[in-house]
Amino acid sequence: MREKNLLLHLGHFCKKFEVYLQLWSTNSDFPSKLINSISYINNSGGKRIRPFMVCETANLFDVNFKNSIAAAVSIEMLHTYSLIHDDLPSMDDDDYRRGRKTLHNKYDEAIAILTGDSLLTESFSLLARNYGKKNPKMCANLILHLAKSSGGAGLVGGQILDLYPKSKTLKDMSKMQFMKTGELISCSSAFGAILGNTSKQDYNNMTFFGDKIGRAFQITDDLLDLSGDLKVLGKKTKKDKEQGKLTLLDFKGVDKAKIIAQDYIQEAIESLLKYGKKAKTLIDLSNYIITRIR
Ligand code: GRG
Repeated sequence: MREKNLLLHLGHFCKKFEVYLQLWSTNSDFPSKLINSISYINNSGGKRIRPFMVCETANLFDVNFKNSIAAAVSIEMLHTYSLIHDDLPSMDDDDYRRGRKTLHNKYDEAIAILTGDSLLTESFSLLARNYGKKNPKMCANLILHLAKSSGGAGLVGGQILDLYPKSKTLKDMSKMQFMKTGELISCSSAFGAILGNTSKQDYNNMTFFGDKIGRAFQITDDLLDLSGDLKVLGKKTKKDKEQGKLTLLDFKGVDKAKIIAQDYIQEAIESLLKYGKKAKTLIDLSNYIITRIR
């Protein structure tokens, strides 16, 4: 029942969110080819977990939708760029994403690279345009946090380590996965604290919360790759085995990995308890991270 309510709430959020996503990721000055490719990926129906986390964590600190939506769109634009580039033949080489043709498959490789480039660049511009004048210090913090989470010590570095692993140890594999997946998820909840101009303690708490969610999210992703339903997932499964990629499942086995994910979610939920009723949706989202089937 709580999951049903969460999905209704998330669905309602997505409807409002997607209007802004389309509005702010395209611009009438862009060539029509670029507007078309961005619109194609925007309309492919992602889960919108990261932007939802931004708005819900911001809400904990009394920041309303109107003031958190630009930060939420910015993170989703950056996430979308990473998916487009990850799907390229030179990277993960996927033909389908979210149940539709990947961008290079629908258009061509140049369009896919450039669409990703545009989303990445404009994600930072969006933050500057929306928060720069109102609150320059907060805006700089948002930009710096997003850059750190998505650059060489975050998403991009994680992708490099995935393509060229340093070793086959659990420690290096976990580090790579956190950089590739966890950093941006953790950035989403940290954004809520930055938007709320919170105490250092609340900022650290939100980073901790996102860290645990990011780790549990990745384990669920690995489990879905192993035994998820291709049609529901909208992308190819069993890719990790096919590509000889190690995941936590190889080190711990499926049952233990599920327990580890559950423990992360428990820690994430405990970090929310001090916020009382306001954290209800985030608690439900935390549980959903490991029960999701897509
Ligand atoms: C190209 C710099 C660069 C990085 C790519 C996105 C990525 C890093 C790799 C994708 C491989 C992968 C499956 C990672 C696991 C976590 C992840 C990012 C899953 C996709 O996120 P979801 O499930 O996607 O939130 P939707 O489609 O719902 O937005």
